Amino acid sequence: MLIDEYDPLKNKRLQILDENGNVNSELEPKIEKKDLIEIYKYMVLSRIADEKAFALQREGRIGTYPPLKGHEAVQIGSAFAMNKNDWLFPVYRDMGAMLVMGVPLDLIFLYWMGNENGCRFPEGTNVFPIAIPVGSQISLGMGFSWASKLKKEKAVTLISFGDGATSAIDFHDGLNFAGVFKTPTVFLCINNQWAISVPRTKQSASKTLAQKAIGYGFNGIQVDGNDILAVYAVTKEAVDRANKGDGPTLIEAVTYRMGDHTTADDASRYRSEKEIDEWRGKDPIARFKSYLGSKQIWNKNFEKETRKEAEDLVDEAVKKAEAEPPPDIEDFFKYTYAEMPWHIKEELEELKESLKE
Ligand SMILES: Cc1ncc(C[n+]2csc(CCOP(=O)(O)OP(=O)(O)O)c2C)c(N)n1
Ligand SMILES: [Mg+2]
Repeated sequence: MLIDEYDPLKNKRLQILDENGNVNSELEPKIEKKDLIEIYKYMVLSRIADEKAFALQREGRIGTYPPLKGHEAVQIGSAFAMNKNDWLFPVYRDMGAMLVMGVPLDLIFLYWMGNENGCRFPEGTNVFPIAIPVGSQISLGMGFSWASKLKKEKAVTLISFGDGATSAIDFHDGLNFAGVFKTPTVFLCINNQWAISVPRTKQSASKTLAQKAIGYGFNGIQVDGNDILAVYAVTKEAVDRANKGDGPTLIEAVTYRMGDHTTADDASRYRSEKEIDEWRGKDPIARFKSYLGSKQIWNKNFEKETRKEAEDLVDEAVKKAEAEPPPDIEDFFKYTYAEMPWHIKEELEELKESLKE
């Protein structure tokens, strides 16, 4: 078992596929060829959709957007390891994981265009709306997971969050409850080295973030977050353990945010080009591509077709999102209370009046 073997206190980090595309055949997970192809397609789709969102923001067609470049392995690998009944509580940068879980791309674009209707996922999509307040998804997701245990549903909840969220109170109460009630939860900490301009070293004095699980009475494991085989293998094991009643796991996926924090940020003000260059050499897609090459799956033609397919999907999704009518202004006021109280009604009327002017 990987999770028992890789002790975060000993600073051991799980890697199966290294930077040069070499695979540790003893640990290599068995993934069918058709799934390997699908995984690659989602990685490429995520990157192209991400680049598109960035370009749309620069053209004023989308609001502030948090780029995911560099996170493709951790997002796609973890989501791919989940079962049909499982649930994802995503963080704002998780477009790739959400796509794998069945969220339509046009809704993700719609959300970043500022239309809350982008959170209305089709019935049967087991994904909670993304969390913007840092860490808030952790206690919510843990509660959801606890409820599913009480209801005896065979469902695991995967909660995704950043290194910065480990300083939020929600992280601590979420993990504490999960440990006490042995909830079927996978806590996925995407350690991308930065929380806006705060480096990982200033976030916590712990050697690893994975070791924080030990204080709450369960296992933590650190994995190479740019290695999709490691992320997949360890998430699958954590999901299986949770399903068997063995409780939660904290996975720390070590990766890097290649772009700015959001389109409103300029990362060159607080980190060096040298650091980014080092991580460029660890690119999660390039690594998986060479793995597929060694299996005679990847070739230039496959790449061309995959990219074309992704570009078409992205163009279609943008068209669909841009064709959506703007939301009703009442929607801003409607959802906090079952019945709108007088002071909210007053605010709504005031806004309506001001829009007439
Ligand atoms: C409660 C709260 N405090 C502050 C912010 C502002 N904020 C947005 S993202 C962020 C940093 C989060 O970093 P991390 O958890 O590492 O995730 P990353 O953005 O690196 O993926 C902060 C402080 C917020 N959204 N919510
Ligand atoms: Mg971070």
